[in-house]
Amino acid sequence: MYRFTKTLVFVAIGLAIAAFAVSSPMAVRGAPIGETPAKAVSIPLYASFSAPAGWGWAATNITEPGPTLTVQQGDVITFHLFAHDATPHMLVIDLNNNQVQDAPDQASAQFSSATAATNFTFTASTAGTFNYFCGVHGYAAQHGSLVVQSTGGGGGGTSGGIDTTLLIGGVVIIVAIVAVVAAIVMRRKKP
Ligand SMILES: [Cu+2]
Repeated sequence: MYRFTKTLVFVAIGLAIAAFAVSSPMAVRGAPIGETPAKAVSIPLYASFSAPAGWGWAATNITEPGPTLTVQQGDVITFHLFAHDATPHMLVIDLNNNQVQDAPDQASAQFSSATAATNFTFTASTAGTFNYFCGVHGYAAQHGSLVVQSTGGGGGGTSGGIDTTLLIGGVVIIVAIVAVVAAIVMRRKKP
């Protein structure tokens, strides 16, 4: 009985070492150097059609074209939209870059408050440079650029790596449990 227990302990330690050896490189591979994980980004944006027309980070720096907004692919952007001239505007992300609002684009609701933010959430799933413009006053009057920098691994690359690590870890643990149970059963069968 003592020998049986000792064997079982060795088997368990061996499996634990094997599980660690397999899962550690996977965890490292899940987050390669230079890959930026997707994150939540807040961008305040002030619109105006009355002079000075355009867009700005703040009420005091509205320009036409507006500021270039740079994010990472996969970022979830929450725009906090204000109408500096207190008249209706709309933020359009021009995903097909044709300078008009149409089906591929994403757009906020109309907003007209200079003080209360209208929030609009946009997930930057595709890398590239896209126009943004006002859906009420048009591209010519109010536009700017949104730069979505590629993360190299494509959308969801990082979370895919984490998922793979969890999957491998889970499989290793299940295999280890099955192996220990099998060892117990096999030992008991012997006279
Ligand atoms: Cu406008």
